[in-house]
Amino acid sequence: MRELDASVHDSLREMHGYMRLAREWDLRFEKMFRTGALSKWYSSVGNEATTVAAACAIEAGDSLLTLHRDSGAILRHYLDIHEILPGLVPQTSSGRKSVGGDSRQRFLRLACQMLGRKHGFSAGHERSYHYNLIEEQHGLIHIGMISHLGSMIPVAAGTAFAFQQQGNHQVALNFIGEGATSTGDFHEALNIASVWKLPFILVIENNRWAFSTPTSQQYACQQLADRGQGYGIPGVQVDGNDPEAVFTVMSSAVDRARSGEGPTLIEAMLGRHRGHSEADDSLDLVPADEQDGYSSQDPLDLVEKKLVDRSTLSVSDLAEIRNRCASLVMVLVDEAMSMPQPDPDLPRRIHAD
Ligand SMILES: Cc1ncc(C[n+]2csc(CCOP(=O)(O)OP(=O)(O)O)c2C)c(N)n1
Repeated sequence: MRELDASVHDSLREMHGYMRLAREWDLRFEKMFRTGALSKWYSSVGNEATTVAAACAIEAGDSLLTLHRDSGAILRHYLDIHEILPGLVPQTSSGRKSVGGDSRQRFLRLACQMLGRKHGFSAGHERSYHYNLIEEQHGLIHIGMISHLGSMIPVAAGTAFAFQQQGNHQVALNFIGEGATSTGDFHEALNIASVWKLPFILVIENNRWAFSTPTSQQYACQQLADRGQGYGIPGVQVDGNDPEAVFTVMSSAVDRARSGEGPTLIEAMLGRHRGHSEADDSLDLVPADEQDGYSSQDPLDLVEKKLVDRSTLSVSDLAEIRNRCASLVMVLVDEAMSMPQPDPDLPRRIHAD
């Protein structure tokens, strides 16, 4: 068997740490939903390998544009895991600049955001991933979800255009569901991004269902990655349950974008582990054998098996990592729950001044 060098073990451990944190984050809110403490939840369960690994390939100064299944990318980009969970994973030296600022404070504010508290990023206007967080002093440019399918793509390409105009080699990373690829915005944004060679990476999270519509009723091409050819850009399909594969593909796309060669379209193949939201019955439409197939490919299970098979971690190490992540999430969510509700006099719009 080929010996893996230490950096391969360490980078998988780092990705696993963020994946586990993201999973515990979701499971906590799912439990709150089931006990009536939350009225709605959109789960990222099953998307962690793609979102965490993709976010590992960008750095401070780049723009991140996310949807409702991208908590893995948000946590990876916002937080320094060594600061919030010291010793959980080894320090790696990828050379990429991390976003600055106080990680714990930002994590607490994210919990407040999800709970509609005053200290959330949108001051309690709503409780979801529909917010922006721009902290230029820390290199954080995060544009949150736009509900209208596809509408985020031109916005993301627009941030890439701004970077190109500024000549600063920053890149834009945008996640989108496969449901959004049937919109005109998808075509328009990718077309102009390609013509102008924008530093733009579009990751399609293909979980094979758009709410209740299977891919067979969404598009007739064999794979969405093939559409890259129509725009004259690389289109790559990748196993979205394998963080190492996603990271490799993403790293090439980032290198290409930073060196002025233009965008890349990445199609990450994922399982449908939950319904569209926890508050609807769309999962019932997914045949039982199809659901079983997705469960057997749960990215957290796969990465943990790989870590054990490679003798990087033991089963008890994994249990300890899980406990530490779950405890931190529990503490932060409890703290956020005890924080003030929004001000009733909150203006309908938040003004920059
Ligand atoms: C332009 C537009 N049409 C319809 C909807 C209603 N809608 C909300 S989510 C959704 C499906 C989303 O599917 P996908 O993009 O694949 O993401 P997933 O939820 O599967 O992760 C639809 C049709 C919408 N938000 N925007």
